[in-house]
Amino acid sequence: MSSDCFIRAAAIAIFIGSAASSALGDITIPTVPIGNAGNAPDPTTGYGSVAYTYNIGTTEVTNAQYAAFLNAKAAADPFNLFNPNMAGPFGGITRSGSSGSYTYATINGRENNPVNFVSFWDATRFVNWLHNGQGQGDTETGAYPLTSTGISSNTITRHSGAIWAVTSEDEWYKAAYHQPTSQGGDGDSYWLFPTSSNSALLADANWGNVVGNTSPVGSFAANFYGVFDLAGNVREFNEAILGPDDAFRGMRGGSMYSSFFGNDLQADSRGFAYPTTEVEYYGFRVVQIPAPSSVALLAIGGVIAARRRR
Ligand SMILES: [Ca+2]
Ligand SMILES: [Ca+2]
Ligand SMILES: [Ca+2]
Repeated sequence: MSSDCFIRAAAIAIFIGSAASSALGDITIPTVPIGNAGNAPDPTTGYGSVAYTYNIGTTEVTNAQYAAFLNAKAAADPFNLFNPNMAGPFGGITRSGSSGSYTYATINGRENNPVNFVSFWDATRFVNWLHNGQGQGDTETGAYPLTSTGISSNTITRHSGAIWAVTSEDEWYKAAYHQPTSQGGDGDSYWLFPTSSNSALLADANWGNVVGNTSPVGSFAANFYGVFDLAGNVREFNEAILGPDDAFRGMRGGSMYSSFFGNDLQADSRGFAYPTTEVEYYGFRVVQIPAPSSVALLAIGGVIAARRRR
C-alpha cells in the first residue's frame, strides 16, 4: 500500500477568506518543452523513456485554472467537478448560487496554489475541455473517451490524437528525474529526487509537513527542465493503471505530508491511488502534445523551402 492510504483528518469546514476574483475566459497553461526525445529509461527503475518531444505543465494545475474550468462547465455540475472541501482551509475555490447557475471564485491568496480534492476523472475532464478548445468544449470526449463502463472498469486510456492530456508515468518521470550525463546530470542520467539531485532538503520543496498546507506553485526552485513542484506540494496523478485488479492510477512526487525519511519523492517510489480519491494532498499536472501532423507539415514545408532555395 502506498503511504497515501493512511487516514488524514479531512479539512474541517472552517471557511476562511472571501470569494475573490472570478475566473472567466480562456486560460493559458504555462508549459516547458521536454526535449532529449528517445532517451533511454532509468536503468534502476525502467521508467522515464519518452520517444517524442512534449510540453509539460510548468506547475501543478492551479485553483485559478480549475476555477475557470468550473465556471465554464459546472453550472449544474453533474460530474461533481467541484468538491465542497475546495472551499475549506486546504482548498482554494468557493461555489455560489444554485444548481444550474452555480458560479465559482478563487479564495484570496490561494489562486496559485495547486487545485486539490480532484480525482483522476476530474483531471481527464479538465484536459478533455482543454483539448476541445475550452469554453463550452466537451468534457466527455477528446483526449479521453469517458464512458461509464470505462470509468467503472478503470480502463480508459489516452486517445492517440490527444493535444492535452494528464501526464503519463514516463512523461512525468522524465520531466522529474532525467538529466543527461552529457548535460550535467548524474552518471546514469537520472537523479533520485525531482529536484535534479540525489538528496533533498526540507527547504527544496513543500514536503516534510513544514508548511502544513499547499503552497503557491513555484515557491521552490525549478529543476533541470525548468519544472516546479514535481517534488511535494500535491502528489500528482498519472495515467498508469496498476495495483491489485488494475484498480488504481499512478501517483508520483510525494506531497506536503511526505516524510523526510522513507519518503515518496524518490524515483524508486511508485505510488498509486484509486482514481476516485479526492484529498487535500492530491492534484495533477498536464502535458501538451505537439500534433504529429503539424510536425510533418513543418518537415514537408522545410523540404519545399530547401528545394526552392536550390
Ligand atoms: Ca470531483
Ligand atoms: Ca542516478
Ligand atoms: Ca507535486
